[in-house]
Amino acid sequence: KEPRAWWKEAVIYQIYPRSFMDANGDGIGDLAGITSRLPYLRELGVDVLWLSPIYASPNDDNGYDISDYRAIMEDFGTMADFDALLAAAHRMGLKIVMDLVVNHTSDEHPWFIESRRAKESPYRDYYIWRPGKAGKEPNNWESCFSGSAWQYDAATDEYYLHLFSKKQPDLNWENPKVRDEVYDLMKFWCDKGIDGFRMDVISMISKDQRFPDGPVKPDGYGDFSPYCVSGPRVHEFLQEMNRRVLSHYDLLTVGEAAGVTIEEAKKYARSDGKELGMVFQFEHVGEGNGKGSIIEKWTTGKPEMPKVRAILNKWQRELAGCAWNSLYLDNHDQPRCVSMFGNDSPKWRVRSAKMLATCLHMQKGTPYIYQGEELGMTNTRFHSLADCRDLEEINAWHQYVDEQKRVSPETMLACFNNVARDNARTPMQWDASENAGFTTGTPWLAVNPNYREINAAAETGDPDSVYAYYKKLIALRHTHEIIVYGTFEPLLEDDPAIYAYARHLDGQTLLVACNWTDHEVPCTLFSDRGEGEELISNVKTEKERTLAPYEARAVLYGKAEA
Ligand code: TEU
Ligand code: CA
Repeated sequence: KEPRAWWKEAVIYQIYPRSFMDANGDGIGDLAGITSRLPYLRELGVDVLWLSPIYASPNDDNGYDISDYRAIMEDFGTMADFDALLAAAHRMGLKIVMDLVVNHTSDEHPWFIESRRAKESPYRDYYIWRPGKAGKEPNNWESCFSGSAWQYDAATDEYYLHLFSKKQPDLNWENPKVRDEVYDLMKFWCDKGIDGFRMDVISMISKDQRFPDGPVKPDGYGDFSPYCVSGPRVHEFLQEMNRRVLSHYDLLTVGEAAGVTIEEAKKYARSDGKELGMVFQFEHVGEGNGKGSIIEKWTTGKPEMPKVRAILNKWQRELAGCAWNSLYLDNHDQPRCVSMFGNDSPKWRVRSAKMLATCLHMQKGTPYIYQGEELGMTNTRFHSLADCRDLEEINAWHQYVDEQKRVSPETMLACFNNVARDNARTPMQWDASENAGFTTGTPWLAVNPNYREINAAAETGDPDSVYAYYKKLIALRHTHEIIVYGTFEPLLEDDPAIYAYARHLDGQTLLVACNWTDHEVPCTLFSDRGEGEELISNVKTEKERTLAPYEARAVLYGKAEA
């Protein structure tokens, strides 16, 4: 039997603080804003809040570039505000998980300022410095945010590595002093009483020290991933982190692991608890890449259900009994799931959002809800680059549209409207008042114009809303052990429209079937089994042998063994 853990039984809610709730009218969400909305979250029924980074930061990448790990970002408030939030959350039975960004710091972190000063600096080896090769970058790696992953620094005539923006220099994990610093700052937060960490790109902390060129991509740069993703010492480092810090507390830990394979995931999230609790894998959210594709993630294509299903079922099968899955469709880096995987037209938005939620939440693993997902919030529309705030979008535009002229502005905007990260970052839609009740000032990123119709105030009072449906899904997970610990059995794996599976525990079976299309399809799964207890469905009058467009149904069969 599966070893039990509180974080396996929990539902996590991700907050992007900049866009959640602005308490002081400066247009930027803040900690006091989060505290003011705790009753909403409690009512929804989630157990844990994961906060995207709230540390001091010059905000090149909205807090994923940290300049002081022990201070709160000025825009968000003070340490007193944080202590108040943590205490209030704990009083309400809500746990708090912090984002831990330690693959890189900000270039404005004192360590880096000192590191770049001189080759003799005691902080030089906190980062990754290399001399140029024949007057050029040390190798061909491309940064995730366009351009070379190496930045020349004239002060010492060397280059530093940045897998992300040039304001996010990578830390040198080979240096034991760096690891000591990281473990110390983690203890600082653990001793405050936080409940866990979501670890940013933790799969990339160990680099192949030979720094070889990577396979050349269509844009001419090289791919660093063979040498940085799940690099040579990553498991050694995480086991050390576990020994030194994690094992001394009772924490939820989830490693963000873009590019991770199942074999690697089994090591990161090994059930003996020697590394992390879970990882975020990226295969299913990357399924649309390459379709109508312009360049890598920049695409106008949509994922295909059979492929998404094959990926998710593979993860369910392979991790069974040896590691724990995390379940997500949305986060602050992804387009809105109802726009990407569902159908955000007025006719089907509500029903398809509920269908996706059913499909995900009845699987085995810990579900993550991203703010606004529980309202069925959709992608927004960008009319020009001026509407965008994310450095990934801005840099990609400059590289592909302005410099390389490989993509027209119109096409790039179409890609942005489909997959840009700012789709997820528009302010939370609280009510129908101006700026969606998010701020009394001017929001840092425009609200989605559909907020007058799609907002929390409208949905919390409506029993048929997406919100009410999420609330029910969360409650079901808390009352039915089979949803948490039941084994997973894929069904109808060749069906072009239906994603179906069964869960089994102690003589009971839970059948789940979800129609991912906008037309009615035949389905005899339920009629073949006879009487059961319907746990949830998103359609009022069901037909016995078909599923309506975007219908989802979950039915429980059998009596639990004592
Ligand atoms: O994301 C890392 C990552 O691998 C991606 O998902 C990637 O940033 C993005 O989607 C590019 O398309 C993490 C954070 O979640 C992201 O917000 C940060 O920008 C990034 O790390 C750097 O810290
Ligand atoms: Ca504010």
